[in-house]
Amino acid sequence: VPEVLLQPAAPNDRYHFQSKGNPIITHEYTADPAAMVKGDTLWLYAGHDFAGGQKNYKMKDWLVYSTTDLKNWTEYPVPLKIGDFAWAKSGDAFAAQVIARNGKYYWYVSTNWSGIGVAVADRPEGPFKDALGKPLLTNKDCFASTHSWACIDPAVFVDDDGQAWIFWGNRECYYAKLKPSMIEIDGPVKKIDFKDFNFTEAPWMHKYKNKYYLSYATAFPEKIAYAMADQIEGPYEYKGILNEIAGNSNTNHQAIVEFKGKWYFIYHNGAIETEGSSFSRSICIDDLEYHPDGNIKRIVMTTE
Ligand code: FUB
Repeated sequence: VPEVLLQPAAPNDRYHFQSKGNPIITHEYTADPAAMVKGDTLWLYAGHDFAGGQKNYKMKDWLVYSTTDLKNWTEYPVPLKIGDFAWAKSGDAFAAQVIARNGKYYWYVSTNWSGIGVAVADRPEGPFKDALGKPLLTNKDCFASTHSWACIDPAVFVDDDGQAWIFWGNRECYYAKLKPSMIEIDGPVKKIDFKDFNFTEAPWMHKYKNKYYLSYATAFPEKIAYAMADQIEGPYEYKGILNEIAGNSNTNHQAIVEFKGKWYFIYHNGAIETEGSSFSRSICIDDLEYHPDGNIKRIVMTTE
């Protein structure tokens, strides 16, 4: 993957490409998808892996793409870098999610290991700026004394009553309310009570027919599983595995969204990395369907 493609020639250049199946992006490595649907456009926010041969994750910025048909894509100039968070400069641009609210766009990011930050922009493609100048959630809020990467993988969900919630974590899934400003935590940090299932990381919340669906990565190498509840705070009932280990990627990270009347499962695999290292991943999209009882059908991972 030539790095030159990662930077547009001029600051405001956009890069247009067509996906030819999965992975949908092949000119660079992308991971940890988060999708936001606004009108007829799906915005895809992604982590950015470096090329093969890495011994660990090397992720210095996040990327943004848009599409109206899941085939023709626009990539925008790099909208946000780990270096934009002065308090987290030496960290890594781990998983993140963007939410539209108050006429603005809020990007909740893992900075690995300095806590969870939030950046804000006037447009979905950015540019984004650190909204607080400090973490929204510190390692202490994540009880990170257990291990240093407990404070990762934020997922934000705005419920039908307007209440915004943030979920995150590694090994334990934490959650809290967000104030209407979207940049302040409201009340205590709580923990999802996972009784009979094994949460690794990557929570994602969505709602379908009044039920709450909490999907997440389980075990390691990771598969994606999900649990359902009648209330957002649970109790959650384990519902099973959604997809298998994704190619030669130890991690698996999903976004689940409805777009133009269909549901999609967006995730990453290691399909085009050459070194077998698991640190150069690629985003894929497959269909997600429900059984009549609301359970989700097993995802069929395709190259189409
Ligand atoms: O991309 C770095 C980390 O790997 C993410 O934060 C996790 O969810 C896993 O995908």
